Amino acid sequence: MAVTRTFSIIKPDATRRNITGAVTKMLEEAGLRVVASKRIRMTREQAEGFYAVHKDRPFFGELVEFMMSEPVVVQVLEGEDAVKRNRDIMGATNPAEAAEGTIRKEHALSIGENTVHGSDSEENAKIEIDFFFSEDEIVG
Ligand code: DAT
Ligand code: MG
Repeated sequence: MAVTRTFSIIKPDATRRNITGAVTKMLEEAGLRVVASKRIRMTREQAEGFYAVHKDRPFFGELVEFMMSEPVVVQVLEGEDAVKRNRDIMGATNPAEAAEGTIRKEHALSIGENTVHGSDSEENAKIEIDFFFSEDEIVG
């Protein structure tokens, strides 16, 4: 399996509780390397654009407001089979269904305030990395 990249967000519930280090430690211990990272406050345009795939879902408004509510940390992660590796360590969207040892099991507050985002495919990883980073910000 090749070394690939994925895109991660440490969400507002985590920056609010000052646990970005604890979350990043779990990513690193899962074999992922942070090759780009920045703390930003998402604009409405960014939040709506990033989650456009969910725009017709009933929770869209709540999701956008949440992502703008506190700073987030956007990251590019690199590792063997990075997309799947990251999804595995994240755990299920709903923390009540997340496996033991996953970030969402350990830290998520609810299905909405669920601590991390991770790309769900190689194709989306590329799109999402390009949404927040230029190539010169990624240092592998
Ligand atoms: P994931 O973040 O695991 O890829 P997703 O892509 O289905 O999950 O949804 C994106 C985010 O939207 C999710 O992390 C939290 C929010 N969300 C999803 N389903 C929700 C629901 N039923 N109620 C509230 N928020 C929800
Ligand atoms: Mg998703």
